[in-house]
Amino acid sequence: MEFKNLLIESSDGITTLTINRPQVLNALNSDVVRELECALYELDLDAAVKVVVVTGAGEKAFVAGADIKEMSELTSFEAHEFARRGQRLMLLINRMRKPVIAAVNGYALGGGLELALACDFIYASEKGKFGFPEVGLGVIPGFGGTQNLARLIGPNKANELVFSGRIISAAKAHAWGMVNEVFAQEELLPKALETAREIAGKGALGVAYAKDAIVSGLSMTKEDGCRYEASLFGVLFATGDQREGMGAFLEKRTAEFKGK
Ligand code: DAK
Repeated sequence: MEFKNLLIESSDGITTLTINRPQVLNALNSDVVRELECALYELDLDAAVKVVVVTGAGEKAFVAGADIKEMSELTSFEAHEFARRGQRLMLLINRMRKPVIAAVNGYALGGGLELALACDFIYASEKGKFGFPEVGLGVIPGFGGTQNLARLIGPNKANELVFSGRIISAAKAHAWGMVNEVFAQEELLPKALETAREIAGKGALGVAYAKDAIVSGLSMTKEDGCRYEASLFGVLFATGDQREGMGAFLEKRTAEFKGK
């Protein structure tokens, strides 16, 4: 499929997906949301892809939110469709077998922050800026942002950020536990790719099941989550990756995982 708003580059099992509308700070309109959904769906099915890194084109923004111009003209029906599509995209990222890393290179506001929060973790550059300006527009975050943020950093900090609409620095987002690490702008992508390569070298099934255990476990009691974890652990013993991983350790060689 041809994408008008995305740049997709793949090498050695890592795909970098760049949202490419720098003239409007990579704002998410319905075309971008639809393209992201199609691209990520395809990447999840592609056995050659082990990890996805999502970033924004240009020096200024990851994604400065949903496209306010397009949103302001939506009918109620279209707004509902837009919301459903956006929520489906965030759930898809959550449910993908492949890890998705957000590399936040500038503004991550509103729907842009929701996109970053839906990813498995966030790396930021020193230029990263984070916020939910929605209350200033008379709405609230609608792509799962309130839920993901409160679960990630706790309700008190989430309340302050969402109620004030304030924009915070990458350093503060890091201190609050929203961002795993902060790098110089030029180091952000190389560092994200370095981590992606490290993950890609591991057993893809192990990584996929670990993601499933963590994501699914968050909506379970701890006891149910542990039971689910045990069942995934057991299933992995029916795979070649488990035999290869443990065999390689015992034979003192590097494992060559096949993802099956
Ligand atoms: N949408 C459309 N265009 C945008 C944009 C956006 N979110 N953000 C920036 N742009 C455009 C600007 O209009 C400008 O275009 P021109 O005027 O050059 O044509 C260009 O990008 C450059 O922006 P600025 O000139 O404003 O650049 P500055 O450096 O001066 O300011 C800024 C950067 C990020 C502080 C400023 O651009 C800004 O405040 N942008 C808006 C940020 C924002 O409010 N974002 C949140 C949008 S609300 C829902 C689900 C989700 C959502 C809502 C509902 N449902 C389920 C129903 C999500 C809502 C949002 O994301």
